[in-house]
Amino acid sequence: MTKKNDQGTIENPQRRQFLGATAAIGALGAAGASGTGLLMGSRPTAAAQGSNGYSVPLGELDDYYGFWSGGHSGEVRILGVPSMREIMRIAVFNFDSATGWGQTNESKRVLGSDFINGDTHHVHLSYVNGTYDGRFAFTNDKLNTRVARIRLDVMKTDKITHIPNVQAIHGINPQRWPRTEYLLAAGEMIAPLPNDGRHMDEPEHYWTLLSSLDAETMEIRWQLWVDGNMDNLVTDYTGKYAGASCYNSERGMTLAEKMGSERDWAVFFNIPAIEAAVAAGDYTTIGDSRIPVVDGRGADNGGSKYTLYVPIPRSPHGINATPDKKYVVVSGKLSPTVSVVEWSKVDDWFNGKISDPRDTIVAEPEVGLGPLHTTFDGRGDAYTSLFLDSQVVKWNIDDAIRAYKGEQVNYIRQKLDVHYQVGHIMASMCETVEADGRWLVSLNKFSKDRFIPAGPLRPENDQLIDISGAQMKLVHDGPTYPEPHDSLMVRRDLINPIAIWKRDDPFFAETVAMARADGVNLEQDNKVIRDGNKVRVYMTSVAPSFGLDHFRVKLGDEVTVVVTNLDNIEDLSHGFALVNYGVNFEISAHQTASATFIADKPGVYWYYCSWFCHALHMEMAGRMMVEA
Ligand code: K7E
Ligand code: CUA
Repeated sequence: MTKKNDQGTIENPQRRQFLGATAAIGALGAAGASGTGLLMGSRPTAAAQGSNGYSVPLGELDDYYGFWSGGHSGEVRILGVPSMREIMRIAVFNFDSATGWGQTNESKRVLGSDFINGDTHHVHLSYVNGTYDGRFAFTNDKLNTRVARIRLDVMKTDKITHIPNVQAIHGINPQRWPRTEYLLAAGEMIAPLPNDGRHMDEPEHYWTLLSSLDAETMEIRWQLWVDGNMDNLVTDYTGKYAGASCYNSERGMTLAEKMGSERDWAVFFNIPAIEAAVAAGDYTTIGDSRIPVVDGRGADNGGSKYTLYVPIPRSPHGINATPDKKYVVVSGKLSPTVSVVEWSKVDDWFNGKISDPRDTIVAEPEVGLGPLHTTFDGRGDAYTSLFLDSQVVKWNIDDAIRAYKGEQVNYIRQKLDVHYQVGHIMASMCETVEADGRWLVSLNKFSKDRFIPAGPLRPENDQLIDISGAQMKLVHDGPTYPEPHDSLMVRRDLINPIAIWKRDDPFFAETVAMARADGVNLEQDNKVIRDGNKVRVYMTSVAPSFGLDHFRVKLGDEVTVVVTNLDNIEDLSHGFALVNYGVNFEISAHQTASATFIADKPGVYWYYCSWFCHALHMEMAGRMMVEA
C-alpha cells in the first residue's frame, strides 16, 4: 500500500490520506498483531492504535453486531463493528456446503425444496418500544419472492414464507411500536394479477401488493392492492402508519416508459384502517389464494381510506424514518432532492385535515446527485448516500425545514468522498429511538482500485465512517462478497445468543420425535433401525469419535443419518461428511442434525468429521458399508 502511495498513482486526496492511515496500521500489525488485518475500534490503546485514532485491541470484542444482507449470495452475515471483521454467515435462502443448510432434514423443513438460491437486500430486527428486543431478524428474497426469519438466540433461519400474488419482495419492515406483531413486505415488480397466462400483453392488468405477516407465525394476514410498484418500505414509531417508495408510477414495461413522469410517489398505509376492512370482510381474494386483499388503489385522487400517495420527484428509492419519531425521508434517486414527510401530517391527511398530499412534505433539500438512502445520528443530522457523486452528504433536518419555509440557511454540513458508488448507508442504531451517532457504514457498489485485483469480478467495498464528531471521518475499507445491500449496527448488549444448543430446541424437535418413535435415546444410543428399505442410523459424537465406527445398509436403501453431539464444550462443533455421497453437515454442541440420501453405490464409504475438533480429529471417522 505504501509503495503504491510512493509511486504517486493515487489521485483522490481522500483516498491517499486513508491509505496512509491503513499503511501505518498494517505496519503495526506486522510488528505485534500479525494475521489480524485492520483493527479499528472505539477503545484506542497505546499498543494498537492506528494513525486515525481507532482500534479494537487484540482479544477485545466489538461494540456492535453488524447484520449485513448478503444480496445474491442469499445469506445474511454478522460483522463486528467497528473492527468490520466478518464473524459469521447465516445461510438463509442459499445452499451452504459448510453447515449443510439445504441438505439436512432440519434445514429443509425451513427452506422447502423449491429453490437453493435467493437475493437478500434488507435485514431488520424485531422491536419493542422502538428498539431491538433481540428475538428475530427478518430478511427478504427478491429473487424468489419470500421473506425469512432468523432466530437471534441460535443465529439460524427458522421460518421462510413464500408470498403469493406478487413478484420480487424488496422492502420489508417490522412494526416498531409497541412491539413487532406484524412484518410488512413490498412486492416490487408489477405482474398480471392473477398471473395465470392471461393478460400478459395487457399492462393495465399488471399490479403489485403490500403483504402483512404475523411476526410470530410468519403467516400472511392480508395484502393491499396498490398503484404503481413498490421499492423500499418503512414503518413509523406508533405502529399505525407505514410507507413505501415507488419508482414506476407510470406502471411502464420498458425503461423509457418507467422514466415518463417527473414525479413518482411515496405511498403511505393506514394499518388500522386496512385491518378494520379485513375484519369487516371488505376484501377480495385472488386466484387460489385465500389471503384477504384490500383495495388501496386511488393514486389519481391522492389515495383512499387505506392509502395516501405523496408525489415525490423522481423515481425515489430509500425511505427512512427519523429516530425522533417525527419524520420520514424519501430519497429522490434521479432527483438531487430528498423529501421530508412529517408523520403527523400523514395522520392529518387521513383525518381530512389537509387535502393536498404534498402538504405532508415539510422539507425538500437539494443534497447532491443520485440520493439513494438516508440515515440518522440521533442528534438531528441526516446522512444521505449519493450514488452518482460517490459521496455521503451530512445535512441538518431542522435547517432543511427552515429553508423550505423560505429562510436563507445552509443545511449542508459536509460531503465526504466514498469509494465508490454508494448504495445503502446506515448509522449505528439508527433505525431505533436509541440512534447513537457513533458509526456509519457506506455500502459501496464498486471497489475498483481499493484492493488487490482478483479477476474481473471485484468485491464490494463497505466503508466505515466515524460520525461521532462534527466532521465525518473515513476509517476503514472492507471488501465484501457480493452483495450486501443493507446493514444494521446493533448495540452488543441487545443481542444474547446462546453458546450450546438446548436439547428441547424446536429446530430439531421433529428429528427427536422420530428417534423417540424408534425407541432411540439420542443422548446415549448408537443404533441402526431398519423399516422396510428405510434405514435410520442414529449415532452420537464425542470428540474424537462417532458413536458408530461403521454401519451396514443395502444398495437402494433410503438412509437417514442422525448425529447428536454430546460434547459439553462451547465452540466444539463436529461435522458429518460422507465421502463420494455429497453429504456434509454441522453438529454443534448438544445439537442433533440429520440428512437423508439413497445408498445408490455399493462398497465402502468413509465418513469423517469435517470440523477440526481434537488432536485426533483426522481419526474421527467410520465406514458406511453398502451391500450390493
Ligand atoms: Cu437500495 Cu435493494 Cu435497499 Cu440495493 S436496495 S442499494
Ligand atoms: Cu469431530 Cu473433527
